[in-house]
Amino acid sequence: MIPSAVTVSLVTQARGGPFVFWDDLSAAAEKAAALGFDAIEIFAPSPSAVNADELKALLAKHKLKLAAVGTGAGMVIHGLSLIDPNPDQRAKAADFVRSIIDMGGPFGAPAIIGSMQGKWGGGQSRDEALALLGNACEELGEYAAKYNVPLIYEPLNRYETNLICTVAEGVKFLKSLKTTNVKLLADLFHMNIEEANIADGIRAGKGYIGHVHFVDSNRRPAGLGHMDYEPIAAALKEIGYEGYASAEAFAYPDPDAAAKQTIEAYNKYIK
Ligand code: LER
Ligand code: MN
Repeated sequence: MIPSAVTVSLVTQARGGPFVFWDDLSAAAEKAAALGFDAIEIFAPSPSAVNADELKALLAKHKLKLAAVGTGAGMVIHGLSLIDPNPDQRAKAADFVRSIIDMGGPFGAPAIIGSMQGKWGGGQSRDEALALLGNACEELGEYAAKYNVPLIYEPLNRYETNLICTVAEGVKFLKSLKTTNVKLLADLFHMNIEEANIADGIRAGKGYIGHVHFVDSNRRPAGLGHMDYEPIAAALKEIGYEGYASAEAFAYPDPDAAAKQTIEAYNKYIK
C-alpha cells in the first residue's frame, strides 16, 4: 500500500514553487482530508512557524498523518548549504536541518534534504563536496534515528544540483555511508529529466527509496503532463515501495484543482 500526501508551503519566499497548498495549514488540512489524502507534507520557514500542539490537533481532527517535512527554507531564506566550504555556515545548515528533524520526528515524519545539499564548484571539487555531504548525512541520519524516522536525501535535476542527479548515483552514495538511516527521495519531476527510463530508475532504488514526489513531467499535477504512470506504478509495486506518493507540484491551475487532479491520478495509478 502506497499512501497519498499533498504538500503545503508556509514559505512566502518560495512563492511560485512546486507546492499545492499555500500559507494556511488549517485550510489545507481540511481540503486534503475532504479529497481523501492520507497525509500532508509541510514546507515551513522554520520549526517555530508550526505549533506542535496545534498541528497534532489538526491532524487528529482530519485523520491525517504528517508524511514529511522539507528543509529547503534553510537554503531559500538563509542561503545555507550542507557542503558550504565555510565550517560555520555548514554548522548553521546542520543546525537548521536538526531543528526540522525535531519538528517532524515526534509526528513520525522524516526531514528531506533537497536544495540544502548545495552545488560544488569554485574552489571546491565534487569529491570534497560529496565528502561533506556524506559527513552531514551520517550525522543527521543518526540524529533522525532517535525518532525512528530516516533522513531523506533527494537527488535533484542538473539545474538544481551538480552532486547527485539520478537514483542509481543516490544508491551508490548511500552505500558509501556507515549509517543505514538515510533513504532516497524519488521525485518524478527530477527523474523525468535525469533518468534514461523512470521505471528502471525506481527499480535501481529497490530497498533505498523512502519517499516519492508524485508529479508530472512539467511539474504540474499528475496527469497534466506526459508522464507515463503505469510502468512507474508497476515498478514501485515491484520493489515493494510502501512510502508516500506525495504531490510536490505547481498549484496549477490553482491549489484546489491541483489537489483534485492529483488525488484522481493517485486513485487511478497508485492506490
Ligand atoms: C524539493 O523536494 C525539490 O524537489 C527541489 O526541486 C526543491 O529545490
Ligand atoms: Mn522534490
